Amino acid sequence: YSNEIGKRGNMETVADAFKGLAATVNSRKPQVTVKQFSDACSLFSGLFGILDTSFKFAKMDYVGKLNDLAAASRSISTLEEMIDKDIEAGCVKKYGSHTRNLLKVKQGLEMIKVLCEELLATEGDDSLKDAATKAYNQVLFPHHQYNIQKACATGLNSLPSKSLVLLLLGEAEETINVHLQSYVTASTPVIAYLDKLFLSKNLGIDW
Ligand code: 1PW
Repeated sequence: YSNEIGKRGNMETVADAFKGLAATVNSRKPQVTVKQFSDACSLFSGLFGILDTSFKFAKMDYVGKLNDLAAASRSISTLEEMIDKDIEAGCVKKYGSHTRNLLKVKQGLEMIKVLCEELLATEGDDSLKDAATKAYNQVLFPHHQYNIQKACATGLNSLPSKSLVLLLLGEAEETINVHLQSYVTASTPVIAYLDKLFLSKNLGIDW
């Protein structure tokens, strides 16, 4: 892995895409396309690279859900339309529906947000494992079945050091905090928009 000077790190790329999404959701009548959302989420490719060594099942699950949203984006314009179609078809809460996959990806985005906040609040090389465990327990653990919780605990324990992760993401120690903060700032209105969207359809967000 090279960390060339001047190359953009993965977290910076993600943060910029979420700034674009934030601008969309902050507009007066937000029309968030499935494509803009799934493209932005797919930029977590560096993160998926790291999950590949620590817990491949997590990577495969997210990649599967994002591929489903990317496929939906070819025939459906906005996220709201996508949910409406699932409601009409009577499959909105069914396993594997676009809407359910969207909710699970949103929960992943929330976990990453808390992870970034924890990393900003701590220092040191053990901080990644601690921060990821805290973020997982707070955000995803309550939504997961027992066997997944156990597998995640194992995966979290085998996460590499923060400095190796920065190298894998192509991020520099000196600037990572700027990019973590950008993602926190940009993802906040995006997550709030998605929560509001689910609640406006009376779907709830705790499933
Ligand atoms: C784009 C965001 C990437 C976030 C990476 C954070 C990694 C945290 C580890 C999550 C582990 C997921 C393992 C899969 C569990 C599935 O059972 C679960 N999926 C999710 C994304 O929570 C529920 O999906 P399912 O099986 O009910 O469709």
